[in-house]
Amino acid sequence: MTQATDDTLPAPGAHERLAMYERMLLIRRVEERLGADFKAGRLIAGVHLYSGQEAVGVGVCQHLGDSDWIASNHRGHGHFLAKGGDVRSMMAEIHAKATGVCKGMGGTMHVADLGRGILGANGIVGGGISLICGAAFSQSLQGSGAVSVAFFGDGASTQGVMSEALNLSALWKLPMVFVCENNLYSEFSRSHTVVAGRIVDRAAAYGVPGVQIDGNDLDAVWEAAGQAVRRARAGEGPTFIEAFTYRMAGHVEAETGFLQGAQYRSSAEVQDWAARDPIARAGARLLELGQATAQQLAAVEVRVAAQVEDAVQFALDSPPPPAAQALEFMFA
Ligand SMILES: Cc1ncc(C[n+]2csc(CCOP(=O)(O)OP(=O)(O)O)c2C)c(N)n1
Ligand SMILES: [Mg+2]
Repeated sequence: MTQATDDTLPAPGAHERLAMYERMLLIRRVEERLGADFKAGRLIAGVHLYSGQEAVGVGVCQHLGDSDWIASNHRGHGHFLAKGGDVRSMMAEIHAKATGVCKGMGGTMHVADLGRGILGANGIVGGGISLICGAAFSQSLQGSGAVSVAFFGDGASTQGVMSEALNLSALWKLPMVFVCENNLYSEFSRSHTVVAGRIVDRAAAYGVPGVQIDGNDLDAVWEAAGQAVRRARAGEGPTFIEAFTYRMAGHVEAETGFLQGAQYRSSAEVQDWAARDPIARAGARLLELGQATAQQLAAVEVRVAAQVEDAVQFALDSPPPPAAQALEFMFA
């Protein structure tokens, strides 16, 4: 992690920027593969893909280590990989295999790895916010210096739990960062039909500094997250980041089945956001800064493709969990 002494963070160097590019591309290619495998009937459940939002997860998690915590939402594969989760065991989990990161008992919406500070994906909209507030409280009591980050959507921001977490984290100056990924939709509803006012303004009511950023701009995310993590580590309390982004896939891969052709967003809008693709932008920036060559970017593409293929093969070759395990690992 880059250290800074003044108010502005030094821009990421070539090595760090290329690593973030590779992580973003890994997320994209994993999600594309999962989307294709779902459509081909090779997955047991619908998946909520993170494609298009990669700069947020990666730009934030680049400032975190294994001892820091993240909590995610239903769109959690990207956060899991951004935080350094293992692609093989995530893939095996999504395929419900015994080698999965949760022994194949959780699946797509519960990919978690406590050893890497990943509290997990979460099917309860807003649920991750309360978990991470608890993690931040516990780390604060222990004086560990760890930072806890909640990733959630614009839809989740309307849940009461976000206000409760803002209140407590501000009151107790918890080392926490709120990252709202505003992708303009909550399922099939446009955000402005369910969210009143500006989401970031909710933070101000609790005296929590908030910032709106272009979530498809890796540099903007990197800078905002770096400042927020630094504040949290310095004991200055929580920060709220509202990152505007867009999911390039559907809400859930199963939606083509139940929407039956109904459109809830225009193809012009989708194309407009495709032109602002965060990975293409990060690649162009690497070239523009002379921090990578086109050959290096092509080599990343090859490496990532091999990693995805290896992960899928690992998942397919793995056995399912034994039936006798069905009632184990329950919290009772
Ligand atoms: C408490 C709760 N309410 C409703 C749902 C159904 N649901 C699943 S995802 C979703 C939309 C969430 O939107 P947002 O937070 O913006 O995340 P996005 O899907 O856009 O990434 C809803 C309403 C749920 N899973 N949990
Ligand atoms: Mg949303």
